[in-house]
Amino acid sequence: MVNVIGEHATYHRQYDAPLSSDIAGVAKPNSLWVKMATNADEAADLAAEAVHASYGPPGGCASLILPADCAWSPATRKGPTLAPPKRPSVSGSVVDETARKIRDADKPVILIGGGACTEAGLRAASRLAAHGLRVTTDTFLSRQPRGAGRYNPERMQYFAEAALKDLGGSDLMVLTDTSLPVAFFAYPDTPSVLVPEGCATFTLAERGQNSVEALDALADALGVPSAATPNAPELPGSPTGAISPGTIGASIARHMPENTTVCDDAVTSGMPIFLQTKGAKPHDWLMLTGGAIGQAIPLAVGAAVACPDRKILSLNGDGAAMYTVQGLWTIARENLDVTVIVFANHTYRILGVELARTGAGAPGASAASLLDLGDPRIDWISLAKGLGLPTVRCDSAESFDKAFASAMGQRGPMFIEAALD
Ligand SMILES: Cc1ncc(C[n+]2csc(CCOP(=O)(O)OP(=O)(O)O)c2C)c(N)n1
Ligand SMILES: [Mg+2]
Repeated sequence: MVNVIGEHATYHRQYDAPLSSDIAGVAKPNSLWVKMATNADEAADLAAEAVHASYGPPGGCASLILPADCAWSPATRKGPTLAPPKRPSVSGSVVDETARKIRDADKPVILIGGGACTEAGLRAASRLAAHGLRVTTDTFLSRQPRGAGRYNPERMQYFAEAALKDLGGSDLMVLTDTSLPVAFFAYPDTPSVLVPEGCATFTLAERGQNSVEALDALADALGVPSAATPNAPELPGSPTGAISPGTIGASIARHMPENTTVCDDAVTSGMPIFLQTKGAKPHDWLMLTGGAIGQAIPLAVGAAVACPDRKILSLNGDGAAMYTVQGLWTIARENLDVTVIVFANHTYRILGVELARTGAGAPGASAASLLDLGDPRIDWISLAKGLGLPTVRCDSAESFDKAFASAMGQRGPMFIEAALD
């Protein structure tokens, strides 16, 4: 991703006119690369450099600051065309050492992230799984190809003690295109690092190295001939009764078309849907890697613009959706093929869970009210309608299944309120 950020003309900046600001200062924490052009020719060169820099790793954006006179003045030449950077290979000796450590370990686990979770990476990792090795992904991935015909790795648990219990007894963790796993938050008397006691760590591939090649080389070194059996197609039956993330997951698995891109910021509603869709038609799952909620509406806009031939599904906690609700208008205005689901539980549910986990005891009235989104109760249908989307409110498993099937059968924006309470 490349941001081109407009700026006052170079000679106007000295006067501190309105809208003057430290753009580089604001852009830097969120950018891999930030530069400002000082004339039109330089803008051409920097544009090429920005695209090159945007490849990372890790994935991220490059921000090119473009003063108005650099845009309106003629350039005397075009910028260069730069080939995308190549990921450096992992050395054969590191692969061999990893293989040796795995052979010597009783209970090794391979933790994969980033580029190791592309389709090719997962295929290579599945060879290791076929060899009986445990393969786990990071809790949050920028993108994961999933569904029938794909290999389904385990996923690192979110809560620290659950992750440590799950990994308990492992004596070797091989990091592949990821870093040391750590808990999202610290809690009293809970470790920050999610490596169980007595478990050694070893890095097969640093972030940004060619981890796909490294995983294949490791499988070769271990003498693994073939890949693990991929997921069989497996669609849940028609859900009935009270609406819940579980019934919604069943409907999504049943009806989402092949190549759907799922943008997941569903917070506490997300996991049941993730689990239900394991055997659904092949699809891509985009998660919240940075932790800042409000991602799934703008992410869906980007995905829909990038891939107009795909159905885009935007899954939002109701609190999360309020951070970027204006993006609904963009979806309507651009007539994007996005179905937005808001999980209206009228609370910041996860924060209640996190508060309880600190051991602070039951929240008092003031603390509880900070987690409540019910007063006033947000009228999602009016809100989405007002921003130009067709809407439907579903308060049962059956009504959701019907509305969702209908949304998947047509093109264009759709808003569904999942009325969870
Ligand atoms: C930008 C940003 N602001 C605040 C937070 C803190 N935060 C984490 S989860 C959460 C509430 C999520 O509530 P909701 O989207 O309703 O999902 P639920 O927990 O109800 O499933 C908040 C405010 C954050 N992670 N990112
Ligand atoms: Mg909520």
